[in-house]
Amino acid sequence: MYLTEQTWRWYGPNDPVSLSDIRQAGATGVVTALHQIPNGEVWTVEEINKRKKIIEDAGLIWSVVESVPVHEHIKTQTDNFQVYIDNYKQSLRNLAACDIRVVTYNFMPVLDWTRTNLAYEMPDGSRALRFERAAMIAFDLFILKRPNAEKEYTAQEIEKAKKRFDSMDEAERQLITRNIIAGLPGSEESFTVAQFQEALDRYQGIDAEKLRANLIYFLREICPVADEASVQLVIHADDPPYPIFGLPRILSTESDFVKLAEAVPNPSNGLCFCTGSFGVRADNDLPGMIARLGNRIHFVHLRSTQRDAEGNFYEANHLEGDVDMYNVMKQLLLLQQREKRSITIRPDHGHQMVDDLKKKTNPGYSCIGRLRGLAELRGLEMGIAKSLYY
Ligand code: CS2
Ligand code: MN
Repeated sequence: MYLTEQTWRWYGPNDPVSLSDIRQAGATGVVTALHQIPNGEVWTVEEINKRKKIIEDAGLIWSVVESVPVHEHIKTQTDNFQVYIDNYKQSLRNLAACDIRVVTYNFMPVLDWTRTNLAYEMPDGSRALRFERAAMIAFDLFILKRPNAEKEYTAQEIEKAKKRFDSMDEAERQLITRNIIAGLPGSEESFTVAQFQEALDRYQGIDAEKLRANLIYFLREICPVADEASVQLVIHADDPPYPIFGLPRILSTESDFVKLAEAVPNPSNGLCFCTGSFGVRADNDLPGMIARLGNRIHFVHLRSTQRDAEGNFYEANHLEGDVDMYNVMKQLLLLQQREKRSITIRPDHGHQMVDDLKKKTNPGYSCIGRLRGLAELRGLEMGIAKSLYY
């Protein structure tokens, strides 16, 4: 029987969660990146091996890279972007030389994943990450003051955001600003308000179709290298899965990924199936997507979100919220048997809870909440597997 390979994201030697903690959580693999290397530069064999040795010395393996970041110039096709593409190819070859064969990336303009509240209190006292639409619009209209932003919102939304803004004191305004633009773990970029506006300006004239064309161009360049080196590239979904701050989004739905796979059929062109990101849209049928996109899925992030009618969502416990985790897991098990391979998963984010509430933790990436998440997911998988195959 083929079961998932269970892994855990680790931010490297500075992560407050240690490799020993990760082993105790029951994971066998680690998902990490060389965050110290600036975006766009080559990851050398020497640096990769250094990190790999630390992981292996702790009795774990480096299963997946998350992420080799794609330089903004590649997304906008400006300046010396071709140099960054060449560097990306070299990083892929170097990773393959070290026998690391799954590489995650995303193609979200300017910001990686975005939340407005990093400590949303749940009824049980744990803390979750939350995206509040009115807070996001308040930032956009009254702090950033992005030109023409009001055209993207309804009159009611603007009114609600204005009330929300007026109710905030200076400290809350600063906190929301920081949460949105100062960079969440793994996002690799951090901005001041002025720098953020400049970064947005670089997307003038780049709509979704142009951005998609740039992604396809990038994949047509790097996939042949990845195929040759037996590296599996996996793109992470947009989070949240719709346009924000006037920026285009091109990996929010099943058909977005299908377009990509049709344009670049190379086997290395794969998907990191993030249930938390795709799951924010009610029109994404997650179990069906796993069944249909099957052979393209090489890495899975398991997490749930709870949305409401206004477009807010918070990160729910792994087995609660809008994601139908039972059927997601069942489809994953069926896919693994069909294709006779194990698929790598990780618990993606978790609540800050228990002793971690007293600690300084990476938002979404504290130990105990993910430990709970992984434990629940492992149990769910074993339960379904045994009922299906024994
Ligand atoms: C986020 C991101 O949902 C997530 O996994 O924590 O850091 C994500 O991993 C990157 O955007 C992938 O490139
Ligand atoms: Mn994810």
